[in-house]
Amino acid sequence: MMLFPTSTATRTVTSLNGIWNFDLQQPGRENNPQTKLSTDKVMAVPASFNDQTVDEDIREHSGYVWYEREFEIPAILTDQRLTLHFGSATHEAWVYVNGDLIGHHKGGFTPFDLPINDVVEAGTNRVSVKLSNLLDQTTLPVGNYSETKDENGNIVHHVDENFDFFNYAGLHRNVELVATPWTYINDIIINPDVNLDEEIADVNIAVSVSDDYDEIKIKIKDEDGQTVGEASDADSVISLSNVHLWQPLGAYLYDAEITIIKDGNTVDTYTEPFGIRTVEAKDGQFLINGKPFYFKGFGKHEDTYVNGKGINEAYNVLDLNLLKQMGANSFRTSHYPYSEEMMRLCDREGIVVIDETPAVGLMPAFNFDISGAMASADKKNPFWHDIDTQEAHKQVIEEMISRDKNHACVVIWSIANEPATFLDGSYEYFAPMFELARKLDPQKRPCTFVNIMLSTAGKDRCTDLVDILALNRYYGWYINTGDLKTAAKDQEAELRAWQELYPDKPIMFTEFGADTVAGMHSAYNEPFSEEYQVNYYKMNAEVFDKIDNFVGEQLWNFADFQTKFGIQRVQGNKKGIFTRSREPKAAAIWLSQRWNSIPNFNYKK
Ligand code: GCB
Repeated sequence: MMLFPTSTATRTVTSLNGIWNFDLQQPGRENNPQTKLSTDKVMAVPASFNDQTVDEDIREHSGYVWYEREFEIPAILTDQRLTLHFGSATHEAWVYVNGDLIGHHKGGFTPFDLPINDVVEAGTNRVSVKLSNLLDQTTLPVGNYSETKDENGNIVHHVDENFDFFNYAGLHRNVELVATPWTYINDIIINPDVNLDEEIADVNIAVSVSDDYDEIKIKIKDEDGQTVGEASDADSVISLSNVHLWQPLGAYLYDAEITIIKDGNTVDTYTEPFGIRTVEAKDGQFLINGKPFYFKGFGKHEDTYVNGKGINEAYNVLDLNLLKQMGANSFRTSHYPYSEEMMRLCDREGIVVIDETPAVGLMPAFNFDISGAMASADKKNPFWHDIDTQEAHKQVIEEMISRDKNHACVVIWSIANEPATFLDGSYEYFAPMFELARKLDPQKRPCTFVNIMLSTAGKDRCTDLVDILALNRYYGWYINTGDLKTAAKDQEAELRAWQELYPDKPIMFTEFGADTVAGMHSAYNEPFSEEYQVNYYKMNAEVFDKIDNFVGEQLWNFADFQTKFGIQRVQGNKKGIFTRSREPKAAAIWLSQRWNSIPNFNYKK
């Protein structure tokens, strides 16, 4: 319950991004935020801390770190309500201002706001953040946590990622000082109810305000700034005619302008952009605005050189330009909610998004060898009875939906990536999670989880919970390696089995891919060569085109990305169709030809 921070006629947002002081917390030494952090190290914010130095101890650090800076508060703002906004702090943060603890947040991919009026003065103030990057069996993502002792008997923390990306950490997104009036708009919920035939919509708008007020004005403006609807109740339905729909790659955004009036004066005003569109999964199709949509696109990561998982808006813009040039229309926020800035950009650009929680690693000991894992998948395993992530899982569902509920770009909630849904206990774990997501989403978007290759048709215990089947499959890579003929046969058989078992559920691939070293070539179709990656995608495309209910292909991955160390990874995961610096591999050229010839709508039927 928190609006995206923007300055308005009544609000002032001041960036605290820039160079902060930084230090690792050494084993056995707790820093005292009452005194200034004594360090000569600095870090840029927002960004991961890992790749900003040439110090291996910093890059590989597991445990606690400290960030600190001074900031100025103009005297004219001190009569207002002041908060510090963190776009994210990965993974757990304790925030101190002038030495006083003002709040704590756990979960590395969602924002939080902390009130600070009681502890600040006009002029210079100091903010200190103690950050933990520890992960274990209670957190999302899930980590394998262990401890050893150093030569002085102090505890040393270790985290082994139970997932395939590097555990980047830091103040990853914008940090801002937000000044609002004391009577302020808390939240805005927008839920358009569209009649597609008549091109009219009833836009339900619910505004919550922190305090009493005399009057509220809601205006809906179109892209030309013309007022097309008005209301004067915090809970209103505003009817619009000649509705401009938000379409994939044809975005149209209205503005909901909210003004709160008290004693004849405007006390707060805020504008929330929104799009009008419908989404529905039914009869083996995925409908956007009533028409069968075909997903073309990627699983991505927030992952760039130096910034790590820190927000990188130039890369966001470039990535969406590359995506559009490819003829793609969509991506998944694998494997955590991306920055709010990216969601707003996708709203504007008409990019269709599957929004995913950080629930990744919900399976017994992750390693890179899926074929090995397949061999042991049937063994009795108490995993779901032992795991302790329920609380964190509910929290991330709440925080993700609360933040992203109004975004037109979001068409599906992904509750988890590759959980062990082939094991006993998974249905009992997931049923309440799906129930919660469906209850919280005002727009009642379709929900899914992303299914792992071990959990084939008939074996999976949670498919009844999903509106659309989202499968990650690696025929021709982790199994049938180098044998695309057998891969095609096995893949087709599996897809037909799913279609037969669940004829009403549309099916899509949310991952398929092959590691490829840019510049490596082979006349013999060798795995890791650019030729193999092209042929792998050709094989997949032929199978997809045979399956009626197959409604989308999101490959793995948009770009090469950094991972933890492992003997199957050489400087990270190389399944990108672009390199980490976004140069195309041969597959990008082939796929762009395929995707540019596939329409967004009515491809299958
Ligand atoms: C998966 C995971 C993804 C990995 C990918 C791979 O199934 O969802 O996080 O990076 O496979 O390349 O192995």
